[in-house]
Amino acid sequence: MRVLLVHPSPLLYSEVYLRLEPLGMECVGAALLAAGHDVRLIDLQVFKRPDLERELARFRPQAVGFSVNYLANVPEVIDLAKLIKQRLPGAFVFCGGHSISFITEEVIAHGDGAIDAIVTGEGETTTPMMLEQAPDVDGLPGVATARGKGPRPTLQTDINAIRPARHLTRRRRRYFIGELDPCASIEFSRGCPWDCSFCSAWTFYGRSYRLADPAVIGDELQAIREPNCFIVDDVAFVHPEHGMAIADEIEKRGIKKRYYLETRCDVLIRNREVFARWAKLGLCYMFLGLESLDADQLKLFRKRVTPNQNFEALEIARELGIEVAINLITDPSWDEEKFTAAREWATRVPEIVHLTVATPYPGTELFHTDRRRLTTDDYRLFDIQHAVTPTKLPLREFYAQLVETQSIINRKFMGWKTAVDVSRILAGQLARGQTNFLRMLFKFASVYNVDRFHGDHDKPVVYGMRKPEDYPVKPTPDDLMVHVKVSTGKRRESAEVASSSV
Ligand code: B12
Ligand code: SF4
Repeated sequence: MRVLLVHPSPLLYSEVYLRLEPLGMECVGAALLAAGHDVRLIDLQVFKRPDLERELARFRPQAVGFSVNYLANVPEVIDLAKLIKQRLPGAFVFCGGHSISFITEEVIAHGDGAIDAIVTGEGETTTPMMLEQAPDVDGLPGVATARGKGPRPTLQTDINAIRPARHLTRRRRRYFIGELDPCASIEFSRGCPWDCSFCSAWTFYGRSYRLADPAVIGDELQAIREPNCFIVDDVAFVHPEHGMAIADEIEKRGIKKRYYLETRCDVLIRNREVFARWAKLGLCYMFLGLESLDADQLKLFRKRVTPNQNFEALEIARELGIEVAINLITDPSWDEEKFTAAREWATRVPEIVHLTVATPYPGTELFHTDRRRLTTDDYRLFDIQHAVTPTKLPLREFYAQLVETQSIINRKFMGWKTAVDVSRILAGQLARGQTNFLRMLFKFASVYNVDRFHGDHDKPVVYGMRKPEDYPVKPTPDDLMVHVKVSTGKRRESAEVASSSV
C-alpha cells in the first residue's frame, strides 16, 4: 500500500528554540516499510501546505497517517484529515501519537467521518496490523474507530527490533536545537518509572522503562550523519550501567558528536559518574525539569525531589561543564511577587531558565483532580505557554509578567551580544549553509509577545475540547493507562529505581 505519514506544523516553542525530527513517526514508518508498504513522510514543521498538496497529487497515497503527539496540533490535523478525504475519498485516514491516544472518541467525532481510525499507544506493532485489515479495522487492539475502541494494546517487548527510518525525513538540515545545528534525534530508552501528577508519560507507558541495546545504539549513532544528537528519553540514564555501556560503544567506534539530553535532578546526583563520562564524550546541554523552587509545590506535583536536590544537581552540572536549561512551571495563581522572585532567581543563575504554564492535559491525573475549571476548550492553547485555568492577575497582566520573565533568556542568551560572543560557531555554521541557530537568536520578540499570547484567546474555536466535567465518570489512574499492564522483571526493577529515589 502507498502510505503517506504527515507531521503537523510547529508549535510556538518550535518557532524559536528548536525543530526536531519526528522520531516516533520514523519508527512507525520503519515498521510499515518492514511490512512491505511504500512509505513517504512529510513534516510540516519543515514543509508547507502546498508541498503536502503536491505530495498528495504525485504519490496518490492509499493511506494517510497523522502524528498527534501534541494536543495543540489537534485542530490542524482534523482540518487536514478533512482535506485529504476531499482530495482522495478512497484513502484510509488515520492518526496516532501521544496526546491523541487519550482523546480518541472526541477527535473521531470532530472528524465527522474524515478520520477512519486512531492508533492508541505505540505505533510499531498496531499500525502494520491495522493497515493489513483496512478499512475493516473495528475491534483491533489499539485501534479506535467511530464504532468504538478495540482492547488496549500491549507494549512492544523489544524496542531494538524496529529503529527509526531516518531516510524518510527530507530537508534534515532544518532540524536543530539551539546552537546544535543541524541536530538528529535518538532514543536510548522508552518510558518513565515515575508518576508526576502533571505528566502523561507514565499513563502512556504504564511506568515501564525499556532500554535499547547499547550495540544497536552504537550502530545507529555511527550511521547518523549529523554532528549533533538530541536524546529524546523522558529521563536519560536512570540505569547507570546502560549509560556506561553506550559510552563504551561510542568509544569503541570513535564516534565524535555533541549531545543534548533530558533527565531528573535526582538521577543526575545518583549517577554523577555517568554524566561526567558523557561530558567528556560530548554531552554539552541538559534539560532539567526543576518545575518549582518551592517544596510544597514539588510535593503537589509528586515530583519526589526536594529543592535542595534540585540545587545540588545544578551544582554538579556546573562542575561538569554541562550547560543546563531549567524548566520552571508557572502557576496561573502567580501574582506579581511570585513572578518577581522567579525573575530575580533566573537573572542570578547562569543557566537558561524556561518558564512554562501549569496545564492540566487529558491523560494526566491533574486534568481530573485540579479543582479549577478550565477557562477554554481550545486545543491550540494547550501548549504549556498559555493559561488555560483562571489567572489571579488579569489575563493580560499575567502574560505581561510571563513574557517579561521569559525574556531574561532573550537578554542573556540571544540577540546581537550573543551573536558576537558565538561568532566563531556562527561562522562555521554559515560556512556549511546552516542558518537555523542564527535566525533563532533574533526571533524571540516576534513570538513571545503579550499581544500574541492574549490575542490567541480570542480566536474562534471550531473544535471544542472535552473538559473534565464532560466525562461521565471520573477516571482512575488505571483507567488513564493506554497499554495493557505488563508485569516483567525489568518493569519491577524500574519501579524500584523510582521508589528508591523518593
Ligand atoms: C522528545 C520530546 C520533545 C522534544 C521534541 C520532540 C519533537 N520532535 O518535536 C522537545 C524536548 C524539544 C519537546 C518539546 C516540547 N514538548 Co515534548 N516531548 C518529548 C517526549 C519526551 C518524547 C517524544 C519522543 O520523541 N518519543 C520517542 C518516540 C519514538 O515516541 P513517540 O513520538 O511517542 O511515537 C510513538 C507513539 O506516540 C506513536 N506515534 C507517534 N506518531 C505517530 C503517528 C502515527 C500515524 C501513528 C500511527 C503512531 C504514532 O508511535 C510511535 C512509536 O511507538 C514526549 C514524552 C513522551 N514520553 O512521549 C514529550 C511530550 C510529547 N512533549 C510535551 C510538551 C508539552 C512539549 C512542549 C510543548 C513543551 C514546551 N516547553 O513548550 C514542547 C513543544 C515542542 C514542539 N514540537 O513544538 C508533552 C505533550 C503534551 C501534550 N499533551 O500535548 C509530552 C507528552 C511530555 C509530557 N510529559 O507532558 N518535546
Ligand atoms: S519524571 Fe518526567 S517524564 Fe517521568 S512522570 Fe515525572 S515529569 Fe513525567
